[in-house]
Parts: sequence; structure tokens; C-alpha cells
Amino acid sequence: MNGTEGADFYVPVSNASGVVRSPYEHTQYYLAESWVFGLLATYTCFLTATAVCGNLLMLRVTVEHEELRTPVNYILLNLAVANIAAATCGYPAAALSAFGGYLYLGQAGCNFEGFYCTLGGQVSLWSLAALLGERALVARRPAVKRRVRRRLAVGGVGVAWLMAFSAALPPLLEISRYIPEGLQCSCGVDVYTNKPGLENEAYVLYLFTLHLAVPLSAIAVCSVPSVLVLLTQQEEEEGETTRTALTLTAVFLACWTPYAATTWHVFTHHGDAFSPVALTITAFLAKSSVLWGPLICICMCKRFRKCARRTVHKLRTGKELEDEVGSASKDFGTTTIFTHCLIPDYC
Ligand SMILES: *C/C=C(C)/C=C/C=C(C)\C=C\C1=C(C)CCCC1(C)C
Ligand SMILES: *[C@@H]1O[C@H](CO)[C@@H](O)[C@H](O)[C@H]1NC(C)=O
Repeated sequence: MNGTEGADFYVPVSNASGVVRSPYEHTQYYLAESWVFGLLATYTCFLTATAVCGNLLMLRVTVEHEELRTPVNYILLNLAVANIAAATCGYPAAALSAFGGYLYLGQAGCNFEGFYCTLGGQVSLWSLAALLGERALVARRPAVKRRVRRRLAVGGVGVAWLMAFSAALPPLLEISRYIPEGLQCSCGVDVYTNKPGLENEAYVLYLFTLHLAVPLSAIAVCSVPSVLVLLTQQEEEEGETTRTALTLTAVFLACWTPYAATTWHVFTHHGDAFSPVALTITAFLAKSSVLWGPLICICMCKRFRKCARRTVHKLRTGKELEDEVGSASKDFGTTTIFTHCLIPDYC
């Protein structure tokens, strides 16, 4: 046997020597040195703090200004909200468990973390699909009415939350379950066991098709027209928006693909040996996806960077940043941060 299954856990090591203990009751230092758990906990705290600050900054700038309620921004705002929800509700349980070396918060902590990480990841994935859908629409029909784009963006945000809840809720309703993973200090869905009565197999297939293959296909299809326009036209500002959308998507996929691939492999190879450390690394890499949104916007857009600096300055000193280029720079105030950066066609 390559693993040890209990009533509410699956530890991926043999219990031949009797070392395996329930991750809800005992520290798991037989899976890795205790400093590894400490490192994971510290990393998760860092991630939570930086992601909350970055995403709150994004929120603050957009929410404060009514004129920023533009189609693309609805979607970016939604990404920020999803990231904040995952980082504040899901990550602390993982950090605390890693500090303690086991899931002393019990099944409730496990559910909390699993639910919010799934929800956040799903909202992001579907939001990115909507964002690229919007970009594809603009690429194909540049003259499309703002009202139509707005309606589609709001629809996309609604679909994202609907899909996210329909992915994350079933394990709380006894269709599959959230279960400790890897080093047993974080939780995901049960791809590990065939526990009777849980419908794990059906749920995991449902998750990987409707909630992964479908949005991934949408992303692939929608990327084509945007990329074509990028390659053939020199529309600077629309191009900047499209490049940002594509980069956000590429980075999200880079974060989540190792985790999705590993859990899929475990699911399709029940009983095979796999490394708990490797699985935990992919899970905690996936967690880093909440940090990248604000960083990408700041790195990829000159004006966004400029405006973010102004906002931070105002937050720290309570005063407006002195304009460097006279009255023209008024256009680059915090109120227009996204209109110039991500909504070049704002009118
Ligand atoms: C730290 C906890 C983690 C990483 C929990 C993840 C849970 C989970 C069920 C994730 C599902 C997925 C997404 C969300 C988006 C990508 C596709 C899935 C199905 C891997
Ligand atoms: C243990 O894992 C190995 C390699 O992954 C596999 O070949 C073997 O069949 C597994 N043993 C059991 C009892 O499943």
C-alpha cells in the first residue's frame, strides 16, 4: 500500500511502520521536517498580507470613482474581490495549520479553506474567460456599443460567481468532500479515495470538465482574435489592455496548472505512490495566484503605475502628489487610473 486511508483523511504514505496519524489530531512531522511546515506557514502569511494590500489598492482606486465603472473594470474588480475573499477567508486556515503542523482547526477549518480556495480560483478562472471574451468582441467588432459591452461584462461576472458556487458548494453538501492534502495542512477536494456514498468520481469529473475544460476552451477560443489583432495592428492602447488580459490569464494558468495536473493524475491513478511534498508545493503555488493581478497591472501599464504611485502617496500623506508635468498630468490622476490604463476607449 502506498497510502493510508482513514475515515476522514488519506495520507499518501504507507503505514507499514505505524507512523501515520490522523492529520486532525496529530502533527505530521513524519511527512517532512518541521521547518518545511514553518516555511509554508510564513509564505502563506506573506502571500495573504501582500495580496490583500495589492487587491485592496486596486479596489479602492476603482470603487472611489464613479467614472471608472467601465466594462473591463467590472471584471477586474471582480478578480480583486475573489482574490481578497480567498486570501482572507481561505489562507489563514492553511497558515495556522502549517504553523501547528496539522489541521487542529478540524473539519470546519478544512471546509473553510477548501471552499474559499475553490471559490476564489473558480471566480478568477471564469472572470478571465469573460475578460478575454470582451477582448475578442472588441477585436472582432471595434464599434460595438458600450451599453452592450457593459451588459456582457455584468453577465460575465454573474456567470463567474454562479459557476464558482456550483463548483465549491457540493463538497459542503456531502457530494464529495474537502480533505487534507499533501503535507496535510491544506485542503482540496477528495481526488484520493472512493469512499462510498460520496460520489467522488462523479464530482471530480464534473469539476474537471464543466469547471476546468469548459472555461479553458473558452479562453483558448477567445484568445485567437485578440492575439491576431495584437500581431497585425498597432492600436497602442487597446493593445495594452489586451496584453494585460493575456498576461493575467497566462500567469493564472501557470499557477494552477501544476496543481490541476497533479490532482488529476492522482485521481486517475488511485493507489499509486506520489510525493506529499510535491503535491503541497503545487497547491501552495496555486495559492500564489491571488497576488499577481495588481502586480501585473502595475508592471504592464505605465499609466497605471504612475497613478498607483499617486494613490499610495495620497494614502500615506493625505495630500495629492505634486504634478510633474503641469496641468497635462491631471489626466493621469487617480480618478483616471484605469480609464487610461485598461480602458483606453473610455468615453
Ligand atoms: C490551497 C488550497 C487549494 C489549492 C485548493 C484547491 C481546491 C480546488 C478544488 C481547486 C479546483 C480548481 C480550480 C479552482 C481552478 C482550476 C481547476 C481546479 C479544478 C483544479
Ligand atoms: C504503489 O505505487 C507504485 C508506483 O506508483 C505502483 O506500481 C504500485 O502498484 C502501488 N502499490 C499498490 C499496492 O497500489
